[in-house]
Amino acid sequence: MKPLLRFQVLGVLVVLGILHCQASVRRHAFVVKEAPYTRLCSTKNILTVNGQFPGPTLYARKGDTIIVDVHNKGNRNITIHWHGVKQPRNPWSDGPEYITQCPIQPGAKFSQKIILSTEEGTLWWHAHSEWDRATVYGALVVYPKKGTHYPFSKPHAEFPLILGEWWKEDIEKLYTESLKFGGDPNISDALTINGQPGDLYPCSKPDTFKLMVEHGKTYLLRLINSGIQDILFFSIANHSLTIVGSDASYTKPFVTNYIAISPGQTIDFLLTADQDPDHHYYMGAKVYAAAPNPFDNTTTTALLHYGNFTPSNCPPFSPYLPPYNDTNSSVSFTGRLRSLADDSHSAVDVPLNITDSLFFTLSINTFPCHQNDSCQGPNGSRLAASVNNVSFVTPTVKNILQAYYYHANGVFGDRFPDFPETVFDFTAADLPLYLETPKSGTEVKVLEYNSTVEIVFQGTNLVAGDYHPMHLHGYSFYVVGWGFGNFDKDKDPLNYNLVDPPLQNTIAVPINGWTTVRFKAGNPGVWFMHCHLDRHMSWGMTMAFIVKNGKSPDDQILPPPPDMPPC
Ligand SMILES: *[C@@H]1O[C@H](CO)[C@@H](O)[C@H](O)[C@H]1NC(C)=O
Ligand SMILES: *[C@@H]1O[C@H](CO)[C@@H](O)[C@H](O)[C@H]1NC(C)=O
Ligand SMILES: *[C@@H]1O[C@H](CO)[C@@H](O)[C@H](O)[C@H]1NC(C)=O
Ligand SMILES: *[C@@H]1O[C@H](CO)[C@@H](O)[C@H](O)[C@H]1NC(C)=O
Ligand SMILES: *[C@@H]1O[C@H](CO)[C@@H](O)[C@H](O)[C@H]1NC(C)=O
Ligand SMILES: *[C@@H]1O[C@H](CO)[C@@H](O)[C@H](O)[C@H]1NC(C)=O
Ligand SMILES: *[C@@H]1O[C@H](CO)[C@@H](O)[C@H](O)[C@H]1NC(C)=O
Ligand SMILES: *[C@@H]1O[C@H](CO)[C@@H](O)[C@H](O)[C@H]1NC(C)=O
Ligand SMILES: *[C@@H]1O[C@H](CO)[C@@H](O)[C@H](O)[C@H]1NC(C)=O
Ligand SMILES: *[C@@H]1O[C@H](CO)[C@@H](O)[C@H](O)[C@H]1NC(C)=O
Ligand SMILES: *[C@@H]1O[C@H](CO)[C@@H](O)[C@H](O)[C@H]1NC(C)=O
Ligand SMILES: [Cu+2]
Repeated sequence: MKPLLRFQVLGVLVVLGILHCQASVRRHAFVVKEAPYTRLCSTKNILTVNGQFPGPTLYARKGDTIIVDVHNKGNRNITIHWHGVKQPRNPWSDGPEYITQCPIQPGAKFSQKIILSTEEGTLWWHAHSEWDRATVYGALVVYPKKGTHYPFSKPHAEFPLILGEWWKEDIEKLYTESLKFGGDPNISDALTINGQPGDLYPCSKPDTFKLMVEHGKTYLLRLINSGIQDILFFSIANHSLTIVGSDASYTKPFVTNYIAISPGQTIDFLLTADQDPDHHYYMGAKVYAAAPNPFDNTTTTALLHYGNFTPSNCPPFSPYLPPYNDTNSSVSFTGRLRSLADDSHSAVDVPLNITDSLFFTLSINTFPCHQNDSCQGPNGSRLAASVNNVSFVTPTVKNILQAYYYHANGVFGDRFPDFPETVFDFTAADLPLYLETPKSGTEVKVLEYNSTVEIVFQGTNLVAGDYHPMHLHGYSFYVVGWGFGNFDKDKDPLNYNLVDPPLQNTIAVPINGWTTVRFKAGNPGVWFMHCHLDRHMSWGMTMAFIVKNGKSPDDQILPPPPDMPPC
């Protein structure tokens, strides 16, 4: 064995930089830059990575480390987040601007270390500065370790399918104008599949994404919702979909004819090409809209073609997509997700003895207008949002992680409330106006190392109820229960699923409803938690956890890399 091993070490480790039979380190360059893209009959410059839209797909195996050298050759500040990567002990590379780092300024570089651990399946990466993730995003595919396998038959081939939104206008303008005038941002002009709107939009037909399949074969599709505004319904005409994973965690397989996917979430599904190969089929996506706001009511499509199909005059079959206001179809799809919970893939380890029981209300709010009551929110107000009535104010001079690590005062407070100070009928149809104006603050919740945390997210009907895809950095959580109306602390916990709850990093809390999640705080650091609708995030529906170090040196935050971007 010895000589063979030495040969492999010389041949593989030294030459390719890969440790045989162990997790490997892969290195990539991300050059952030403007590039011209044509959609909906007009061309504009968008911010991209390496000039690509969507950006490059990263491939790795479970447990690998990836180093990405991010070089900002754009004209604006940027940060990149590795969505769903837990980054054990390494919050430094997590990415949210002014939470764990200062932005990478034009001309600057930052080498980010992406430490994979238990994740296996589909994740993604995106900008975490202003609303730049509208165009700066891509897939991150995590294969099983060498010598281990999917918990299903090896698919014939696999493809990422990234759903997104497209604005004719500039994203920076959308961001600055929405926040300046305090109203709802303009709705998107198109939805996209792998960056393309598809045949139902002007000037889009030639570039529609085409999935070529062979009859009788099974494919693994890795669906990602990169959108900044919308939960989306997705389906493929005449084909059933077998769900096998979500957020890089395997699920018990189930068959469905549509998917509901929230911003930030990923869904892995198997598609068997078992339909008539002499037809062609659309896959499509459209918005699920809960609140009574305008929404993008268009439908994006891509094509499914069998082998030697020759396009005929017959139009492709259209997929079934639930009506835009079908809340039941949205929540009941999400409610079907269950951890696979088989021993070889994902042993379920739901915390049972909770040390930190938290109850977080999620509200849309209003602030008085700065500009002589000429704001575009309700009654001339400026729209805001909050968690437990605290509308989060993002620091601008220092970031929270550096302030915590170097004991700098004055950047954040540690008094984020465990419970709402005012208990009211959260989901009542009419709520008194005096509840509508939140506090402002930069408050974190401090957790002891290895504490066991439960959060009940309670949506409220302040201003207008909506769903909220809540995303936690640094962790995945078990989604143990959900429902409509006000959470009932006596009755609802009796129905918690503590056997095979899904392990997610993003969960859409239903409109005027609640969702309970649990996790063990075994990853020290500063970890952002926020609604993954970017407007709600920018209005303040965010907070951060500080998870303290454990006693052992192996349970402590790693030292910062030398090239942390300065403020
Ligand atoms: C949003 O839409 C309005 C009305 O169509 C338009 O006047 C405005 O310029 C748009 N906002 C941005 C940021 O382009
Ligand atoms: C596909 O579905 C459509 C609508 O549900 C149906 O009319 C059509 O016959 C189906 N086509 C095939 C090839 O099964
Ligand atoms: C979408 O909304 C626009 C404007 O409200 C309306 O004119 C159009 O008919 C709607 N389209 C669809 C497909 O519902
Ligand atoms: C959805 O909207 C349609 C009208 O557009 C209405 O008839 C229907 O009752 C609504 N469904 C729900 C569940 O609200
Ligand atoms: C809700 O949706 C699920 C799944 O699509 C369906 O089985 C169920 O019948 C629906 N319930 C109602 C009340 O429409
Ligand atoms: C639950 O956790 C508390 C605090 O860590 C501990 O004192 C107690 O023994 C634990 N109970 C069980 C049943 O594990
Ligand atoms: C508000 O109104 C006052 C008096 O009309 C004016 O001087 C001021 O410039 C206005 N401020 C803004 C932000 O429009
Ligand atoms: C939020 O705090 C503000 C300021 O203290 C208060 O006026 C308002 O009623 C509170 N709202 C809720 C929902 O607690
Ligand atoms: C923290 O929890 C992990 C398991 O989740 C356990 O292996 C470890 O010993 C715990 N460490 C401490 C210091 O409690
Ligand atoms: C706007 O003002 C009216 C009249 O005071 C009030 O009934 C309504 O609730 C207000 N809307 C919001 C969202 O504050
Ligand atoms: C870019 O980041 C630097 C460092 O944090 C900050 O000083 C500057 O104001 C930012 N620029 C913009 C336009 O936000
Ligand atoms: Cu939200």
